[in-house]
Formats: sequence, C-alpha cells, structure tokens
Amino acid sequence: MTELMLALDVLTRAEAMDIAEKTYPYIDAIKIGYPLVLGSGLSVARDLAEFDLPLIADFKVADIPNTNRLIAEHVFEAGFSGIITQGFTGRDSVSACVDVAHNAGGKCYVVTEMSHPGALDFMGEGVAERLAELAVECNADGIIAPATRPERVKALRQIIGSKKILSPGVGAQGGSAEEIAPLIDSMIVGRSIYNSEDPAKAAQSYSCVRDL
Ligand code: NUP
Repeated sequence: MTELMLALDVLTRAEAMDIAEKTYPYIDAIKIGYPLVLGSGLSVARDLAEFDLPLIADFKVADIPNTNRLIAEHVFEAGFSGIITQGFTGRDSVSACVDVAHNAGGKCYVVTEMSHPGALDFMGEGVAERLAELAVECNADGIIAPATRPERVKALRQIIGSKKILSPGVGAQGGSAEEIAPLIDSMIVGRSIYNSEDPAKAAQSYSCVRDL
C-alpha cells in the first residue's frame, strides 16, 4: 500500500489545524517544514499530535554534524516522529541525524534527487545514486525521490531495496499519482490538497491510488 503524506505548507497554526482536521481520516502522515514552523513556531508539532499521525520535519538539514545533531534533537524533543536531511553534506552529517532519530525512536530520510527542474543542475543521475548509497550506508530509514521522474525513482529503488521511498511532486509539480504510486512507499502531496476548495475530497481522491 502506498501511504499518503500531507505536506502542510500553510503559514499559520489556525490554517494548519483546519486542514488537518478536514483531511486526517484520509492521510497517513503529516509533513511540515519552514513555511509553517517559521510562521507558527515549533510548538505547532504538539498541536498536530492531536491527529495521532506520524509527523515529519522537512528541514532538509544540511550542516556540520554537531549542528545537525542540535537541530535534530530539537525536532524530536518537539514531538516529531521523523526528520528529512540533505545527503550532500556527507556521511558524518547524515549519520548525526540518523543517530539522533534512532535514539529518539524516530526515522530519518535522506534527500537524493529533488523534484523540481533545477534539481538536475547538481543532483541528477550519478549524484543521486551516490546519495542513495550513502543513505543505505548510514542506516537511514529511506530517501526522498522525485514523483516528477518515475524512471529515476525506479533507478534509486535498485539501490535502496526495501527502505522507504517518500516521493513529492504529485499534482502541483506535475507528477502523476497513478504512475508513481506503485513505485514508492509514501506519496507527498501539498498544494493539490491544502489549496483545494474541498481538501477532504482532494485527500480522499489521492488516497484512492494507494492500492495501485
Ligand atoms: O524534492 C523535493 N521536492 C519537494 O517538493 C523534496 C521535498 N521535500 N519537497 C517538498 O514536498 C516541498 O518542500 C513541499 O513541502 C512538498 C511538495 O508540495 P507540493 O508541490 O505538493 O505543494
């Protein structure tokens, strides 16, 4: 089954709670990042805990190991169950995030190839494969790979085996839910749900591709 992760990139706590309230029966996890946390504070994680869903911090952490560790500790103390880190900072930085996550009983996911067109300037074929190998070597729980490029997801799956693939890019970025769902573990969808006139219906429509 392909899970549905809501990317809750609204700017206020009130909007976040409203969209989560409408959509939580149809989603499997919530991902938040800088847009919401800078608007509402890290404590929004405690409010979202009411929906009893895994909560992923998409901070794409990208610093030296000590700073990564300090950031990750904040994240798990705030009540998140997972964190997304960049991989290009290297083995020691990625390991710092993985270690904090696992000590907290949480998960760590490594960005390999991003979903937007500009990702190919630096992160395309070759580099993404090395980042996926690093994710495996560092014992990360999975990778972020682009729903906008299903053929790349297939290639990265060869490297990571049964580790999780979380895939953004469906809907607003042009990726097809039907095409990507069979290749991944979790489909990340933001604007197509939270900007919809009926977010519950939109979330429900994405949850229908789960069993493809
Ligand atoms: O490669 C990535 N692409 C991407 O869109 C890695 C990400 N973490 N994201 C995030 O996924 C992005 O920051 C946003 O939170 C979500 C996609 O949202 P949307 O394009 O469905 O609105």
